[in-house]
Amino acid sequence: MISRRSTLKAIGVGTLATGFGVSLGSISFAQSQQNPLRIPPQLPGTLNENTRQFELNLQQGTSSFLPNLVTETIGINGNYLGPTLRFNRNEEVSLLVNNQLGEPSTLHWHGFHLPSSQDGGPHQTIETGASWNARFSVVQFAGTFWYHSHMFHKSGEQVNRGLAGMIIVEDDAQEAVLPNNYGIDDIPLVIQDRRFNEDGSMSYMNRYEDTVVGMHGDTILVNGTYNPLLSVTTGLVRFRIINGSNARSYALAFDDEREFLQIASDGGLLERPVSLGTLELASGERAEILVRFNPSEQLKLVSVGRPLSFPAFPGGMSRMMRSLNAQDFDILTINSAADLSNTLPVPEQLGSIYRLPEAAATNVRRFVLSMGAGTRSGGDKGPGTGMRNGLGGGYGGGNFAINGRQMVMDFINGRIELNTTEIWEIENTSPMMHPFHVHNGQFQLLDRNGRQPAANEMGWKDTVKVESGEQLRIIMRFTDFADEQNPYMYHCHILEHEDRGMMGQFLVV
Ligand SMILES: [Cu+2]
Repeated sequence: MISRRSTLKAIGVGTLATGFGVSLGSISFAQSQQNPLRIPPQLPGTLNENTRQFELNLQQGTSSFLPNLVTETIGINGNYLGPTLRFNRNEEVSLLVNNQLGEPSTLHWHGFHLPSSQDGGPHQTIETGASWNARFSVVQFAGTFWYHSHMFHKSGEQVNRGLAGMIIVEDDAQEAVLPNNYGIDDIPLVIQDRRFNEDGSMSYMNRYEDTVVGMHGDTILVNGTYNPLLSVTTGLVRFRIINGSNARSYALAFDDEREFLQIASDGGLLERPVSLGTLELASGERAEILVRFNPSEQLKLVSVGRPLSFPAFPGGMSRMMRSLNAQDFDILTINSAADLSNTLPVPEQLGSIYRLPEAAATNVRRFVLSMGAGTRSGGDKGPGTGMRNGLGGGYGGGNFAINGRQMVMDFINGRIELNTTEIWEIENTSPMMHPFHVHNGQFQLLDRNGRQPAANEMGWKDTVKVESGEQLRIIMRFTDFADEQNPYMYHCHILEHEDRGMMGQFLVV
């Protein structure tokens, strides 16, 4: 729970006295003490006949992120975040989720192609003290996925407090040639930014800016580790990276500017490794990278600040957007051992990706992402706006919308015929980037502003950055799971935007 006293204190100092990007109201901690990177435990489940069974408890706890301070958190089978679940391709999984949080929640399997009733979206609410059993077949390609709260109006807060974890889907044939020794040369990285009060409690959504651009913290946690240090012992290391932040996007790079290879995007392996110096990852997106190390090195994975210079929006908003990604962050310090083992060769070809042909599409839909200037009260005006800060006043700008509409639980925005292929045109008319996420599986990006996407965006995706002013087209097949009752979601993966209505729902029929 957020301490009310510190929250009020933070508001008093933070929003009135300072401009955006100044972090009064939270506190700067000495960077000196490094902590071993926490590796989330793996949960392989129990194989019972052909079904792999998992039991997940959503629970309250406390965590020690910062020196000498204790933070109230929530987690899955633990105090903060959850275990890394391991699924095999083509097996059945059964996930029993017990809600011991003391408040309603959901658990969404992000990136999975599964029946909408098993998706863990806003309609699969698990009431306080209740359990929910999700069952589905793992028909994904191997890759890095995740699970997190999708409770309507509460996703941001619950994920911020810790309700998220990684899922690894394995496929023996694909894995044989890549580093896959979990925690040794196959390293999970769940990157999150958080803001803390002086008493160690988490601060959430107590600045005006948060209600506009989403919750941006000033302190990085990786797998729940503050100021993390990783020691590597192999010459080639695979990192599975989830941007598990509520809103912040990163431009990941190494401080010595070394190049690395991206091998997978959201939905699995790329066709070939793509050499990069910087990897942009928006909230909800994943990437797997391979990095080469020499003996006895010390380097840092960082996020490089990218101040924007576009002019076209009214004063305050423009200033806010310009400074949004301006800050540099240290993400992870890495030391390599004096003797490095197992330097695997990197395969030139990782697989082949069937490109969905545009000609197969039988329908085109258009989605316009918009947000208001943020000065109007969301308050009680009409459907979909209903979230309030609770600390005085409605959320400003209760008008995060897709095609001018905000998410309403009992309104279905579209019906899609089973076994059809559709092209979705997505346009962002707002002054900031939104990561657009579609449930029910993986799509392909056709183009950005009419141009072919970068090589590392040519693989399977479920979340895609849509920059301000941009138009892009994605193509997706809707197979297997017709359901007249239960919709799938599409939404902005800035969780505060999603919670405030930048979401819609479709049926596959
Ligand atoms: Cu958004």
